[in-house]
Amino acid sequence: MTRRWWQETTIYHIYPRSFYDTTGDGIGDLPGIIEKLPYLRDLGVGAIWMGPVFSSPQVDNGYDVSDYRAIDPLFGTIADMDRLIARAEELGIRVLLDLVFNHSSDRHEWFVSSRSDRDGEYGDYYIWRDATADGGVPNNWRGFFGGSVWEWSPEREQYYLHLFAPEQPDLNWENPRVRADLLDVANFWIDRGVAGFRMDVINFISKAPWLPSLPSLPTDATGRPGSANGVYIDGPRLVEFLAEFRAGLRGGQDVLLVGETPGIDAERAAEYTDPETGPLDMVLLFDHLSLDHGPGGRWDPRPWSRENLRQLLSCDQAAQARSWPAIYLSNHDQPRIVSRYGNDREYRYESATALATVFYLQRGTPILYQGDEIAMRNYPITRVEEIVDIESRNAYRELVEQDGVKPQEALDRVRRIARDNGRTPMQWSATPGAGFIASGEGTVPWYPVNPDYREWNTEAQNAPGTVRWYIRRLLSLRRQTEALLAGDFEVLTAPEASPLVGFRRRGGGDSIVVLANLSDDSVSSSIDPGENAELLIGNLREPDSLSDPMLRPWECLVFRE
Ligand code: ISL
Repeated sequence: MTRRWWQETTIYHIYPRSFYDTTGDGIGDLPGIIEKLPYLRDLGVGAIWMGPVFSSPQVDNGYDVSDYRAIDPLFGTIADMDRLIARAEELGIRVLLDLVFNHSSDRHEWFVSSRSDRDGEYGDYYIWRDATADGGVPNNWRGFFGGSVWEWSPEREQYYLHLFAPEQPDLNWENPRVRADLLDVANFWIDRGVAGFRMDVINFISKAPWLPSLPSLPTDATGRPGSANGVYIDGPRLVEFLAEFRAGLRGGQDVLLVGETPGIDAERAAEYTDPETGPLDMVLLFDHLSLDHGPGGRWDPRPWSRENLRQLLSCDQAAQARSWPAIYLSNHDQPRIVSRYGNDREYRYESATALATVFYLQRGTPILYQGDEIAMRNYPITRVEEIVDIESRNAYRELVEQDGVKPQEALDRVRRIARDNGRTPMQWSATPGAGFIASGEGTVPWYPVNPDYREWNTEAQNAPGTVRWYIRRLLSLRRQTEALLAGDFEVLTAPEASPLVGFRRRGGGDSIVVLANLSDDSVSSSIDPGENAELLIGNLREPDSLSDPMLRPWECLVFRE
């Protein structure tokens, strides 16, 4: 089968608000992205996915869109977007936008009209229900940001459904006019030159029409009580809706569709992305980011096990052997990976590079989150006021007010997981403010810069032995090695307690082993590379000592057998 453009490249995920501010208002912008494109080219990136930059009241940092065709003035203008797409193309970088189509903002004109006129043109654009006979909410669903998913509209005298904040009402995909309007939006951007889309919580768009209450079961994979699968996660008409969407897209099969799909497993993912019948090209799974969840879900962290990671790699890769996985370590909804699964103190370089090696050399397209190439770490949150994200603020409030958790303990639990950790301004240089704001003496960034920026910034991380240097080599190795691009994948087994994680990639007549010690202790490996083995990359190893079986803390190596 011929390879698609996205199978050979690395996608870089930009969180625009925190990338680079050229206007001096403390918020990153499109001209800032344009200015940094050469930096991304140098890193070896072939596509960027930008978080939403459309008009928005910013209740959820742009994931509440009030006009899908307009750029929010915070980020620039549509002319800036056109320039960005053109400049990126000159540098061989494709542009992917983030479509937030499960819900809009409550300020979107469709919702304003829907709320005021139930019989009007937009009356059926959202999910409205009457109150129950005793005035209660229509069902027991709980929202991702806490509380009931139902909000009463005094104007329309009905409840509307919102899986996220009340300011993010869910669109009614059962209505063919909604689907046609959303498709038009996607085609509008394709006509302007974008190469594809990341589709926000796209597996939530189809709801079982009777909206049944959920049984109270133990927490499921998404951290919600009761399983919502088949109800609003992976609902009855999901594949049909997506197939219709795909068929109506201009640009055909060359348009990349990456679905964000919380709460589904790799088997289901493989169906959505089946090369012949699947409507999507790749999906973003979450199981690897749940390895440290306790029985209470995200806000109940526990240490993670390497054995679970080995099993997960093997299941996920096997299930998606016919389709194509998206490979990522973190995003704007997660704490920083080096703080979470690595060691951001003694072994920051080693653990950041080892994790990148174990993930980005799997079969699939790496999606690198901004800042991971310089091992950015969690923000040292010490006060409640430093939690600004809507999800974390609500979680903190629920822990204290409803669950009776002491404020200090609640802060402790939330700050480790808080989405704010992954959203601090990008650290470009050692100058005050980390060079995040191009000009604007005295301006403070929308979220404080991590105080470690003097050492950890893109300029300092640009010499042998630094994370950025290593990642650039790693991505280049992947691009140039057939077995790593398209070869088979086989996990290497290890004793249950072993911190070694490894796999073999075979293809193009080549056999390559990736091996990493994901721990703070030295450990001996039983894998003998053999006499003719060749070291391709390693974060600590010298080429002439390949046969040494000892792996130092967080050491990784990749060799050709
Ligand atoms: O943050 C999470 C932890 O895994 C998830 O619960 C997250 O809310 C979910 O993955 C959906 O995320 C996406 O849609 C949200 C938005 O807040 C996120 O930023 C976005 O990535 C609603 O649009």
